[in-house]
Amino acid sequence: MRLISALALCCAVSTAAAQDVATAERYAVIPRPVVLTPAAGAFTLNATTVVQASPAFRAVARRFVRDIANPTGFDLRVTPLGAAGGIRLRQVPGLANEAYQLDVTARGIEVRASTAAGAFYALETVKQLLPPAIYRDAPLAGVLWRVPAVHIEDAPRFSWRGSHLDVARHFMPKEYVKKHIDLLARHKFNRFHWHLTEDQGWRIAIRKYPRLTEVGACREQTLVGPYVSDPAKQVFDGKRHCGFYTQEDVREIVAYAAERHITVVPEIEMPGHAQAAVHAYPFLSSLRDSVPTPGVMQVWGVSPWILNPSDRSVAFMQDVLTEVLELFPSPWIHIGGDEAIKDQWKASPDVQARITALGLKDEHEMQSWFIRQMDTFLTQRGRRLIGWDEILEGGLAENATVMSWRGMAGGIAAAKAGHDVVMAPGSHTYFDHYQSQDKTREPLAIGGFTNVEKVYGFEPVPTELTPAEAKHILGAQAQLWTEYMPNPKHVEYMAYPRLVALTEVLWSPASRRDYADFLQRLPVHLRRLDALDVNYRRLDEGRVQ
Ligand code: TNX
Repeated sequence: MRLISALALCCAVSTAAAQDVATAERYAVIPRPVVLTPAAGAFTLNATTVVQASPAFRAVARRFVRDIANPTGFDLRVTPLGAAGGIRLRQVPGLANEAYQLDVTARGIEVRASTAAGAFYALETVKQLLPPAIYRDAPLAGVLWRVPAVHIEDAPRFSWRGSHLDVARHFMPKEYVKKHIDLLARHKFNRFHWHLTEDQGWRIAIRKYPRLTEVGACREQTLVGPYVSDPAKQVFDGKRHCGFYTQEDVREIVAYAAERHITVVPEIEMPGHAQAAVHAYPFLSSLRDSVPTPGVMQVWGVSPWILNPSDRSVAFMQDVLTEVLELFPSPWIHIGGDEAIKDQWKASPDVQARITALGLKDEHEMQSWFIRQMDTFLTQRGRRLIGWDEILEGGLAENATVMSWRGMAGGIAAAKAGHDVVMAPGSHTYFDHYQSQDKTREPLAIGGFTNVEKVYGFEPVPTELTPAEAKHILGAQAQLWTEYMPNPKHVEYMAYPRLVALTEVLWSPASRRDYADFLQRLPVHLRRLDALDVNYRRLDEGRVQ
């Protein structure tokens, strides 16, 4: 008798568990929605399905139709709102920006949102409810395009959900930048931070200063293997590495991102990480004219070459920003500010005289003065300066937003001082770190260890903040520094599936975050990444990490 009831219990439990798994697979939506209530039945999409849309959602409807045309072979009609049935995108007042509601029944799919972004995210969710083959580029015969019945209410937790990409250490072709953006949108990210200038290469054409790309976009060769500081031990590949985006390319990419509800935040590094710029325009150097400029940097690590803080340099960088503002509608413009080694400023009589003349205390205040010139310039033009947390040193510019990379401390200080913050701590969001503790199993990386589980456990709002201060945490983003990522396939290997974990951190309510549940949905999601031809890192599946 006892045995029988124990058996019954065991099997009831495992049946329930099996059902949970089946439900998780059937509704494998990532990031996990705020409310998801499964229902019986399904809607099946076919060649005659009509997509009805409010005027404000027409463009979103057409994008969806184009997006699913190849895998399904359907060319769905988009019409104004009419009778029930098919797919209906209805604009309603009262829902938050980016929020949506979705009802799927056997009769049709009903989407409600107040913004086009909300409608767009609803349709991204619909694609995730369809078979993973919906993400293929080529048609697949014999698939039933079924969407399981469901009620969903959804809205993001954070307004800044981003990924950065360093295209300066290794240039990434325009087509890949687009693919990166497209994948971000499919994961409901809404910020692409484009790291465009570095010691190792300047990658955006500036009309007024053509030498920035004529000279600054090429390095003669690149260090091979891990960074070693001793020049005698450095080995080089002997190959020129070049690449930049024309202003036409930039416009194309910004428009491509906007169609996907992604803001492109450009980064122009100053006053450090500027060796390529100094080499292209030697008057930017902090050393006297008699000291030759260094060439475009060929190794990794931090360069000592730093812009001199003269009026001429300030005007030069503001000219650069003028063209950047024409190209990028982003409310935020990133001016870098990190890792600006002050040795050349300390050694330069001109810079020392400048510090004295401006009544500044030291080199940190000098940097802060420099950044303030950019803050005023951007603020006057209706934009907001954003910079790495070093911009806190020597006094934070009045309107600055801080990107906290050296842990969370910079972000906490900035939020307490009333500034907006984007969290980007090395510990959880540096996707140039190893994905395994056994480094022999992984391609060469910069160091560290950040696996999917660690990313999933990241909490962007530090407990040190009061609720009012916590409102300044706009969100967080991943960093893809490419010293050790020579090509797009390698970037994908480092980015995925860690970005999949990060989107759930940034979109879903903290109370809905559940790693075990995520792991049930993830395998289905990896099939989507297969269909999208993403070179993601395979899961460890029981092996030592
Ligand atoms: C620090 S994060 C940097 C980058 C490097 C990165 C490598 C930051 C603002 N600066 O220049 O690529 O570390 O992890």
